[in-house]
Amino acid sequence: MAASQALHSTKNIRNIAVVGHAGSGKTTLIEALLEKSGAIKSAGSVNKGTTVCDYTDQEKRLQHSLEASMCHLEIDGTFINLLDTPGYPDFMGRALSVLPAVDTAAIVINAQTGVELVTQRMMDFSAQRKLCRLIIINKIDAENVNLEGIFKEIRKTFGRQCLPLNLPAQQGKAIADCFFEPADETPDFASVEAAHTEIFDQVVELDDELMEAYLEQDDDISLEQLHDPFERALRAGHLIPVCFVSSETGAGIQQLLRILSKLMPNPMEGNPPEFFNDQGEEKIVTISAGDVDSHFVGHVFKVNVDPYVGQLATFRVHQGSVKKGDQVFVGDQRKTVRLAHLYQAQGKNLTEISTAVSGDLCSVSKIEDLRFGSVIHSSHDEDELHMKSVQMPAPMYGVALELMQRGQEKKLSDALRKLTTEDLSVKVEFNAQANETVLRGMGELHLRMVLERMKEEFGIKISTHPPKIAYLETVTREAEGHHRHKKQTGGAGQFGEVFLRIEPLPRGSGFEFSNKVVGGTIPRQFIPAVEKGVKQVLDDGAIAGYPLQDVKVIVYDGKYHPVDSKEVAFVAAGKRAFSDAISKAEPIVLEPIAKIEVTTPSSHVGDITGHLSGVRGRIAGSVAVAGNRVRISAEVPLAELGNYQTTLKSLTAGEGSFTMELDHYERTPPAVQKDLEKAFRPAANN
Ligand SMILES: Nc1nc2c(ncn2[C@@H]2O[C@H](COP(=O)(O)OP(=O)(O)OP(=O)(O)O)[C@@H](O)[C@H]2O)c(=O)[nH]1
Ligand SMILES: [Mg+2]
Repeated sequence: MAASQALHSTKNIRNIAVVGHAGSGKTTLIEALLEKSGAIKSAGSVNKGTTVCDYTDQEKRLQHSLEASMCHLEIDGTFINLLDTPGYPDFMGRALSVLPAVDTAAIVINAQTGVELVTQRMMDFSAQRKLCRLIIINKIDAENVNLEGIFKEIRKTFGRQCLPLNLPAQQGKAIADCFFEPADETPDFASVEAAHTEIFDQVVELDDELMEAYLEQDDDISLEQLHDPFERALRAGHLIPVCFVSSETGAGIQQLLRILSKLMPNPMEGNPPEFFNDQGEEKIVTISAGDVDSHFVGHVFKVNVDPYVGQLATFRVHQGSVKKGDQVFVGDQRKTVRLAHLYQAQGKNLTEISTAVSGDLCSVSKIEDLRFGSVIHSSHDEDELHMKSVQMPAPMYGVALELMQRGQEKKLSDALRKLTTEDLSVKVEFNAQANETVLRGMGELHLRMVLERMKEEFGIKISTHPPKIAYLETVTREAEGHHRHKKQTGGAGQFGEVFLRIEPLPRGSGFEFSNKVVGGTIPRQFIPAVEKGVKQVLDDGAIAGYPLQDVKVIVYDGKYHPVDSKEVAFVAAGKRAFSDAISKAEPIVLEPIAKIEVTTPSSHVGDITGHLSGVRGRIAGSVAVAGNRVRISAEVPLAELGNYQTTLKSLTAGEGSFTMELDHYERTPPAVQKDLEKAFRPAANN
């Protein structure tokens, strides 16, 4: 450990998330980088289950990464942390959750397939988080690849700021350097000289002084002079460098190490992470990675649970430094926790370290209070500090769970709690209406993996069935509602009268309540009762029994009685007045719409599109992909996709595969809404 501890000054660290679509070769690429730098003796293989990063049993069996994993290497005095992430759309949550830990996102593109769904998403998400981006085109050795075509596609999709640092040569067997020491070699397309000029032009454009020097000296600008403007261009999104590699043959790997260590930002460069020091996300606090003497601040970006070993939380040091044995605070908790051990991970292997400085990524075990996003720190000044949250796609694909063995309820809830701590895109819901526990995730494969772990790691046997569809209700226009609640039962009576107005809100806004009563026609102390009545309707829905949302309620008038007005009376009046308004506001039922991508041998395209159109699906497009296959994308109501796994199997003789995620809500067609209303009424009557 001595060598890497000595390297540990913040400016020598690079933190890089390796992201991109499934099968683009991220895990293999990392293996090649580790080997080339000497961090491992020889490169393992995904297909044999021998890589550093795909180390869980599930990953080895599936030959795909399922979790984010960490490793590191040293090259020319630089310490590089690499975060391998899964590329399957189902596991995107795992990839997104590590973005707060890095300054650079390296987006790997498969030369055989080009820009894919997750390529797009990761380019967008990393831009949103203002990360520096590097595009790596992998598999340049593969047969029948059109590298020029892919490069053009990248520039067309992501912009002209995507410029090559090198180009493929010798039919993908090598690369020609266009940046560091321009190669005297003819690349497979374009020209080294032109690429060199283009990228220099782009970099100096942001620096007037350098631009002048550049124009005068022409090419004699040193790499040292270029580092800062290069980094500034990355930070501003003014430059997205592109490089070519083959993780299989090793072409371009040495140069990629140089690119990562010499050109990518250290933790003090790049755009500083956005922290906030209040409840919301308004006041940005600057955290200075370079200030080693300030308080320690760390942010947890990864949590793993193991039924035997316990919990392992991994954090990035964003400010100051931390030592083994330090007492630290977690968020706004008063008491401290002791960091008994600090670890550095190389895949599944943990090595104990004594100190971590700003920019380091390290793990601690058995501190149950740590969650994803927890801030750990050494001063109460930082109690409220939190980081800009990662926008996770909503986990909308669900299965209802049924225990196959009695008496395992406690075990099940424990396991669910642990698994949801690990993966932010797994959620558990209890649907009281249907008496169902529903597990939600990004797709079928995602949930299958979670259920498999439930069985293998926690010993819980579960059967599943499709859950009731999570319809929603909303209103489409403004309306007024009124109710006078009056009851005389022998002694004291009940009296309350409410006038209110409702307005539809944009989709996804939820619910707003506003009190515009003047002159005390409803005394202030009864307003919460009116809101309570309104909320009872929200939960139960108004027309088909589903939660009502995206509505604003404005209470503006009413009447009370000095003796008979009580809370119950205003709850009842609020509820009825709201129902009255809804009935006049053209209420509708919304249904969840899924985005689905089906990959199939081209001979079955007609069967697939025919079926999808028959179940109210809209075909968005189709593209030819490798192996004489076609990828069809469509939007389909979730209610129609109950058993798509089986349907697809029979339509394609087991050759098709699909991914799906819930995308948005849409109004149900009138016929469907009628059926839902009909199904609701008998229940409502008893
Ligand atoms: N020909 C060729 N094959 C490669 C190259 N890199 C990776 N592969 C193969 O591509 C397949 C997928 O590689 P992985 O490293 O698992 O891809 P990944 O991006 O980590 O995939 P996920 O973990 O599912 O996101 C494996 O069979 C690799 O052997 C390459 O440079 N050339
Ligand atoms: Mg992988």
